[in-house]
Amino acid sequence: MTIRPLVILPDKTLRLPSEPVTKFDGALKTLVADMFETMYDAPGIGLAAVQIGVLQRVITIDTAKKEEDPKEPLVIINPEIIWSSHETSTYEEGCLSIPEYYEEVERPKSIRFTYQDIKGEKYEVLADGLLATCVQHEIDHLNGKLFIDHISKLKRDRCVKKFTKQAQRGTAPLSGANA
Ligand code: GNR
Ligand code: NI
Repeated sequence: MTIRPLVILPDKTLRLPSEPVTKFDGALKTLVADMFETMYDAPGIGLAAVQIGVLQRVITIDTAKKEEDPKEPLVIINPEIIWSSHETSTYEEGCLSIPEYYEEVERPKSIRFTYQDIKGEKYEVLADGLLATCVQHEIDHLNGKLFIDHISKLKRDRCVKKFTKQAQRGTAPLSGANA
């Protein structure tokens, strides 16, 4: 297993749509193992494959609260939201591809979605709370969308500008190049 480098804003890879998974093979198992290692190391509660530069519709999630709590790893492949509640909820969101930037985002409070597991078996589930928010955040990644697309244009433009400058200076947080 390998911790893989994260793709950081303004990298244009984050704007590309990811492709459906068709082969449920050993390479997929390796990808998922690397995604969990990268996600737990960061640490984050979710990761989309595009965030490590792989344009496949693969998501890992673990919303277990505290470090001492048992791990609850979820692998979500080829997800499709089939129903969203009218009722919304607001969470302060962050993203491993936009380090140390947090804003409140309003999304449907509950969703029903289908997905495949690592073997290709199909499931349909209802999610709410933090899990519903996280699944929506990760499905956005698969479609080239980021949580900053849900905030005001003024805040988004400021955020992108800050990360563009950091990338130019080579001083992006977590790059290990902070002087
Ligand atoms: O670690 C993460 N925390 C988080 C908090 C609120 C809403 C969504 C998230 S997902 C984020 C990790 C990440 O960037 N996933 O793509
Ligand atoms: Ni994210």
